[in-house]
Amino acid sequence: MDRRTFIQSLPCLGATMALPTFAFADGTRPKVSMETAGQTAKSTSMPEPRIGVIAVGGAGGTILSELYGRLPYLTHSTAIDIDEGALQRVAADRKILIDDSMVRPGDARAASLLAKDARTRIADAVTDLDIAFIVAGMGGIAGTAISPIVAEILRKNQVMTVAAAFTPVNSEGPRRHHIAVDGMLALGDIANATFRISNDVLCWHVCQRDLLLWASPATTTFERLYRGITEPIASSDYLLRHDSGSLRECMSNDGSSAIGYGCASGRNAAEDAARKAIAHPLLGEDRLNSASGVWVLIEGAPEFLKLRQIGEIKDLIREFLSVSTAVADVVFFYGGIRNKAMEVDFRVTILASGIPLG
Ligand SMILES: Nc1nc2c(ncn2[C@@H]2O[C@H](COP(=O)(O)OP(=O)(O)OP(=O)(O)O)[C@@H](O)[C@H]2O)c(=O)[nH]1
Ligand SMILES: [Mg+2]
Repeated sequence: MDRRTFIQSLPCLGATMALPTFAFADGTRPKVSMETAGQTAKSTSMPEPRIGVIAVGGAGGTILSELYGRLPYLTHSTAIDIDEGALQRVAADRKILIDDSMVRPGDARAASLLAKDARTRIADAVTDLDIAFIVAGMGGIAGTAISPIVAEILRKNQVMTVAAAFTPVNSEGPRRHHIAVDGMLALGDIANATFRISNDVLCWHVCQRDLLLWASPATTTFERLYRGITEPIASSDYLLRHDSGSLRECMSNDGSSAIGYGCASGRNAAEDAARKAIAHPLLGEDRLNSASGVWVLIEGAPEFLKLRQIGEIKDLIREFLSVSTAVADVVFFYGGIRNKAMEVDFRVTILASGIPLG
């Protein structure tokens, strides 16, 4: 499905091409056991991680194209599809066309077998990475069938893999939804973390907010996920820097993962941004307090972001983790970065992993 067709199919959007972002919130409470702050001094000795984005199918290709040239620390991007026309339109460093001559509409298994034949080409394109992001829409053939195979190849090569799986809107029907669920389960078994990102939630709750923001919520969400993970690992400006070992420790392939993000300016901006991230419709208190790993990126304008604000935001988020009695040891990483180009005073991104599948 191309972006125009997809957007036109959304009940809440009509034919609008521009989809904005963001959230809102409130809440509080406690229980955490393992909390790890990174190094307080900037580390210059860490090797630069090799980071890749692999977009599979139509939705993945659209999101990658929108972000092409805008993702910091990216070593290279790869687009994979069975649709030659769609692949030609994608902006990516590398492209892999999987032969679809045997694929019938709706036959995800055939695509999966074909992709197995193309394993060598996929492996050649992606196994030089340390951290890989797979981005795909679930419910069609390409994204659903090929993403788990890509994840399997990455896993075999010990590449830390984070998947962003976009789920169909209700109006696309139950069949597509069931295919999507199977695809996410397959992906979830293999990738280090699989973020389930509901197109329904993006449509109904996110794009109805802040109409001044002229960006697709799916693209914005993937960008937040990408930056949320890469800034703490790759930026030399990050206060309390982490490494990919910390990420592996935090991201669990048990259950699913969820992202929340929020921004704010003015009085109480740090707290407001954190509360918006916690209550983001893709995250929410329930998911946050059942997560076994939580990873937080705090971005602030240089004049506002101090270690004190980082500490306050960390304490606020920690109160929510303590609510759960089910999770004995929450692995919690947090840190901040000063960003001169911020259009707001604070932005908080929360990645919660190991959420039991409900
Ligand atoms: N957020 C967002 N979701 C999309 C977009 N396009 C498609 N999707 C979602 O992703 C699901 C899969 O669609 P595609 O990615 O087009 O499918 P595909 O993986 O290319 O599969 P086939 O075309 O059947 O081979 C759809 O059911 C939609 O819910 C998009 O531009 N943005
Ligand atoms: Mg397609």
